[in-house]
Amino acid sequence: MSKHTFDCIDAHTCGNPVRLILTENPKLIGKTMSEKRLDFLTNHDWIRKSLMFEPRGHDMMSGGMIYPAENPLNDFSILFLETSGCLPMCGHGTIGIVTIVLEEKIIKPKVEGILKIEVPAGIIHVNYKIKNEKVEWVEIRNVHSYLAAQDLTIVSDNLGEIKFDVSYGGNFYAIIDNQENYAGLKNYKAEQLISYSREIRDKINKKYKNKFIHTIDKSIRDVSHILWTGQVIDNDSSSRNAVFYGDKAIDRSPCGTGSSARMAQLFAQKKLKVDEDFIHESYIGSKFTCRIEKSSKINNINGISPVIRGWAKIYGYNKIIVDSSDPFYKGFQVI
Ligand code: PYC
Repeated sequence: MSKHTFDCIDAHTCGNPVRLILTENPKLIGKTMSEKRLDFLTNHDWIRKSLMFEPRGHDMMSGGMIYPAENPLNDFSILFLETSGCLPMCGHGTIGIVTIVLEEKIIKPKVEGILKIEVPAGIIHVNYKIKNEKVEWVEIRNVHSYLAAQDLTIVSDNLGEIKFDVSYGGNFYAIIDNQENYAGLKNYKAEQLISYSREIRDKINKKYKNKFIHTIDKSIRDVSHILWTGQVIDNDSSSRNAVFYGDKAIDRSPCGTGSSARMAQLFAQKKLKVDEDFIHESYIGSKFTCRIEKSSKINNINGISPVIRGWAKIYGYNKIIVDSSDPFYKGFQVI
């Protein structure tokens, strides 16, 4: 029998949860965060399940652990933990974790106002603003993002034939724009999008097996997220989305990697320019202010350097006990 006590700080980024786990971080094997992510998934995944799934978490729960940076020039590194697994990159998670580590003085930046963070998908550069000891905003320069494929199709049991593009923003997204069989976000309830998404994602990954593999890191593969687009709630916004992840989640934030993938798609289709503001609205109407800093190229793949700005709020200190005598110590999910 074993008992573990995890000290956590809970926050939300524009409505989506971020749980930073501060104690009992397992020692991870690997030289990069990508290798460490795989080691965690192979040897320590019970921690994620215990702290993300019910009864200690819930369908949308998301968070991470921080580790020292491998390169001493960087500030720290993040392992993302979610109900969906350990994401290569998570934008709302980064904004939340940066807010927590700065407000709680857990990390002292090497250079005030700037952080360089190692994540499994690469190295991200962060700026932030603090006023009266509170972080007002966090801005991420995300990893190289690119449109991977367009005009693909799948036949959904619920909606019929659906056309979509696949774009990478730290995770691979299938982006579904308004079309004959999908009338846009405002016409669907979250529970409908969730059940459609699960089926569509399965079918995409069967039909397009081995098509979506990251050019540098082969452990990043397959469509993990579905981004549904729709009309904005606030006329000052540029676009609205509902991002499906895991098995039952719709992101309450506008989704950092989703916004990066969306901007890469729009840029490739000449619908968004470098430096143009892109205000992305979430399903609940919260917003990220985004833009393309510049076009970029990696391994001959044209894409963009996306910038995402958002905010987060801490709402609690949480000491969570996981005792192996509890039949649900590894958590559960009701689908
Ligand atoms: O903000 O990148 C993001 C994200 C991914 C899944 C949920 N949020």
